[in-house]
Amino acid sequence: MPELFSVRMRASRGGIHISGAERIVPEGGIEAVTASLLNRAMTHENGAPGEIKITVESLAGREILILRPLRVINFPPSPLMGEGEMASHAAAVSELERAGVSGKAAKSALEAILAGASPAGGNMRGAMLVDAATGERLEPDRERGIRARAVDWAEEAEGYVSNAERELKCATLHFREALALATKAANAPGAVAELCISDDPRYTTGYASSRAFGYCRIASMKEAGRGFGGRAFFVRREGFDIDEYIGYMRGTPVLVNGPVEILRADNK
Ligand code: PML
Repeated sequence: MPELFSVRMRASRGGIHISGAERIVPEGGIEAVTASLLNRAMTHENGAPGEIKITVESLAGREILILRPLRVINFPPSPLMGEGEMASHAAAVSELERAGVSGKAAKSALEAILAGASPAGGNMRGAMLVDAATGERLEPDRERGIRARAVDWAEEAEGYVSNAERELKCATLHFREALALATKAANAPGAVAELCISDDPRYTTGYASSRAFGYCRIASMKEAGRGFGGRAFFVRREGFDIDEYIGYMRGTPVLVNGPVEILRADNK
C-alpha cells in the first residue's frame, strides 16, 4: 500500500465549531483533497469561518485497518413512515433494541439528542458514549463527547460508494461519510450500536447501526429546519476499557472497502 496521509479540516468562528471533515489519501491526492476541504469550509451553510485549520499527517508506520462497509437497510418514506418523526423514532429504537440496547438506554439517548445533549443544552461536538444496558452516559466530557476520526473510503471503493449513492439518490456527502464512520464505530472494542440524527438543519435522514444488523437508514428523523442533532455510541460495559475505545475511535486509521449491499427494510 502506498504511504497514506490523513488530511483534516476544522472550521470555526469565535471558538464555535462550524464544520469539519477528514480524508485519508495517498500523497498524490493531498493537494486536491485540501482544496476541496477548504472549499467546503468556506461555503458551509452554518456560516463563514473566522479560522480554518488544515492538518496533513503521514500515517506511515501506522497499521491501517481495512473494513467492509456495513450493509445498508433503507427505510424508505412509506405510508407508515410518512406519519413522521414518531414512526421513524420507533423504528430507530426497535433496531437499537434488536442489536442489544435496552429500550430505556435507546429512548433516553434519543431524547438527549432531541433536547441538546451538551451541558448547555446545545449539540455536543462529538458523540455521547452510552452504557447499552442502563443508559448511563460514560463520555468523560459532555461538551466534547467522543470523536470518531481517521476513517475514509479506500480509493478503490469509489465505484462501490458512488453506485450506492446513485441507488439511494444521495445528492450530498452525508451518506458516504456517515456509512464509513458507522462502519468504524460498529467495529470498536465493546461496541453494541449507534444512533445518529444529523445536526445539519436541512438533512432529516438518520440511522441506527450495528455490526449485527447493519446501517438502518431512516427517513424523517427530525423536522426540516431544526438544528439539533448528534450521535450516541452504545457500548457493552463488561470488560469495557474506555482508553482502548477512545484510542481506537480517534487513533486507529480505518479504510472502508467493498461493495455496499442495500436492502429495503420491508424486504430484509
Ligand atoms: C444517511 O443519509 O444515510 C444519514 C446520514 C447522517 C449524516 C449525519 C451527519 O450529518 O453527520
